[in-house]
Amino acid sequence: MHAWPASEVPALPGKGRDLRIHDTATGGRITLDPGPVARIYVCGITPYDATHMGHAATYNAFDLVQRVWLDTKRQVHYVQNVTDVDDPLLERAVRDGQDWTELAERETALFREDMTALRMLPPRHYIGAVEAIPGIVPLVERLRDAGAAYDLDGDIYFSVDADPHFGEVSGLDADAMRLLSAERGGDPDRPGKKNPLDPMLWMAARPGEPSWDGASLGDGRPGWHIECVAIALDHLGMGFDIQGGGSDLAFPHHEMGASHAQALTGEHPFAQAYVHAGMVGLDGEKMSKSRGNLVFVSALRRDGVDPAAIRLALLSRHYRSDWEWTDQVLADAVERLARWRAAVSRPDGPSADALVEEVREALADDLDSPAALAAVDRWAALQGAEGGTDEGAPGLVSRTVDALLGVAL
Ligand code: 5CA
Ligand code: ZN
Repeated sequence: MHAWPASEVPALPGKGRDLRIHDTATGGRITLDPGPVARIYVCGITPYDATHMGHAATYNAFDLVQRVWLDTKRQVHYVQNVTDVDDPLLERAVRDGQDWTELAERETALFREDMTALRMLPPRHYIGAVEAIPGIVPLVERLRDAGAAYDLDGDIYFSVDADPHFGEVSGLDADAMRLLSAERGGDPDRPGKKNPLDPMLWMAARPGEPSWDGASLGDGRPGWHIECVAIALDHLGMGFDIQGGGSDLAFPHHEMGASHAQALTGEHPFAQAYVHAGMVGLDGEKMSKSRGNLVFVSALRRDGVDPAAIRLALLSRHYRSDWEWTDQVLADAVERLARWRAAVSRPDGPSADALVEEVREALADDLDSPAALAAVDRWAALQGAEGGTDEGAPGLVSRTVDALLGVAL
């Protein structure tokens, strides 16, 4: 699939800082050491509805990761998937009497537009589940041949007991895993499974549902976790730097993905860090397509909201916290954007050399975007109160905000 166009990232004077980030697996902050090419995989959308503020907040967090790395003069290999065949997508298509491929294409196109408007840097590889199927089939065959997968009435399941590291990503106990598995696409109560937590790798063709030639697996379609593993291994390989997504993906999705990959390769770990963004809610509940309590990026854009203000609203909350979207969050961002634009619209101002370092330090410190915004607020307040004589300063502030926060002033 094609991704979306990249906005240019201005180069800043001096050198960026190495990223220290919270890793779900160790439960603490780690300093990543990516080498000249940093590798990140971020789980993409299931395209059956438009991009809501929760999605946007999660992609904003990983866009900041890219920007911190680019500022250290590294290259970034960023891979994202599109789950363009899965139960929720097929169910929505049936409910609305539309073709599932058209639904997926339309919502993916809208997602690209939203990401472009928000100035999220595109992935280098943007891969759909359907196009990944030829790579998925041999992985499932290998797992089965190695005894890490088994057949149950034509469906193929992964045996979580095949990976000695199973459980280390989320750190949950068996009861919690079982509950979450039932809630998030698993089938712990299906009779005949070796372990109730075992997830499906390949689902045998069901009447009325799309299916593909699975060679020795028979006709069917891939399970959810193996999709991301196949794409990540193909484009990044084992041991890449960050596996990212919202906190609802820590278990089962990222736990299972890590185990699939570790059982396939015999290597550990799948990713150096598992990074999870908090959940954005509305009216006291997690914003989700299935609940329908959504604020869409595209609807705000249609209402004439400046995408830069939407982006500032996302940046005003720390990526790891759970928070509520309200009209006030957006109103504050609109006001901040106007203040910043006024501050950089003068030819000179107070020196911004320290500001560049403050924003760098804030973001390198577990993507502390609220601290970065506070630093820019302080410079803008000084500009408003006293001004300054540094001719390059407003331009440097603009470039800093653009390069590190993705906001065009
Ligand atoms: N296609 C899979 C990942 S392979 C998927 O989870 N798709 S999704 O459309 O449901 O979600 C896309 C991304 O947005 C995921 O990283 C998910 O964790 C994140 N996300 C979903 N809802 C929210 C929310 N309310 N707040 C923050 N992030 C969210
Ligand atoms: Zn995924």
